[in-house]
Amino acid sequence: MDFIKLAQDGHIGTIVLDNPKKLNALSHDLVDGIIDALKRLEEAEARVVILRAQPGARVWSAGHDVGELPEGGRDPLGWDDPLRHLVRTIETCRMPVIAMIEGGVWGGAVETVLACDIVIASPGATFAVTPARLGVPYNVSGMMTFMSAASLRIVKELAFTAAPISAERAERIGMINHVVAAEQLEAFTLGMATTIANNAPLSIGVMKEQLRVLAGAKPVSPRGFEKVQGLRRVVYDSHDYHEGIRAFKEKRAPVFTGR
Ligand code: LCV
Repeated sequence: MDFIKLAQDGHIGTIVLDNPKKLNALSHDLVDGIIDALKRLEEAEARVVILRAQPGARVWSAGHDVGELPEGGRDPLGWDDPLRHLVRTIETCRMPVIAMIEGGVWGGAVETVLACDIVIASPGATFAVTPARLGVPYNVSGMMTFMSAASLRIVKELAFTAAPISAERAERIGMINHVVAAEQLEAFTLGMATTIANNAPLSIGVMKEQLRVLAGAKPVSPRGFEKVQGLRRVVYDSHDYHEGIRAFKEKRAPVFTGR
């Protein structure tokens, strides 16, 4: 398990993102580490998991590892992309996952956090939905993750501006559960985890799956799905997508032309 630390105390598991050199970018290796840790905790009968970055992190996660994105001609967020595996694993694992946030959360890491069951952040935390910043066509289930966490108008603002929003604003609009002073964040999160761990795990596990199935029950016709998928191809085959990825790698501002 590269780039993460795993600990368990009784029925409470903790997974720490620990690749500060790459700002905990969600690389294939780091994602595999989180998925492996969740599976180990499930087998070790953990009843709740805290997912966090290293203490005092300035960046919780910089999002998808841009270096691992294709430069065009291929769906950058297809079914088998590591980020998609991570979101599905968090959503389907039996234990509630509490995202404890310090620092900035970017791009696919925002979806990862919102796929968690409960989100508790310190006042300095921020959340930025970044596909428009890179020219990326976000994928359908990912957009549904955002739509389950905030109103359509808020999702549009986050997606179209790609600008970070504060933890306070995220809490005010109901996108996250709590904002807690940095010095109390760990104790508050552990307190909630302990309460959950002392409740009935079967009841909680079934309610988590019920809520996942019911929240995901959105009627999209096959034709509607094909249309959305087809539109995404227009984006990832575009000059702008290639330009967004190249500009990031060349550390310069992208010049989008709408082609
Ligand atoms: C690889 C990185 C990254 C990174 N990947 O430090 O949602 S979608 O559709 O957009 C999806 C595809 C997705 O999640 O895309 C990624 C979205 N993420 C972002 O847009 C955030 C990109 N990162 C930044 O804006 C900055 O790094 C922040 C503001 C997070 C931190 O800025 P700071 O000045 O503190 P640097 O930018 O200097 O980054 C330190 C090193 O980490 C690399 C970056 O290239 C640099 O590498 P070098 O030391 O080799 O120069 N890095 C940062 N983010 N997502 N690598």
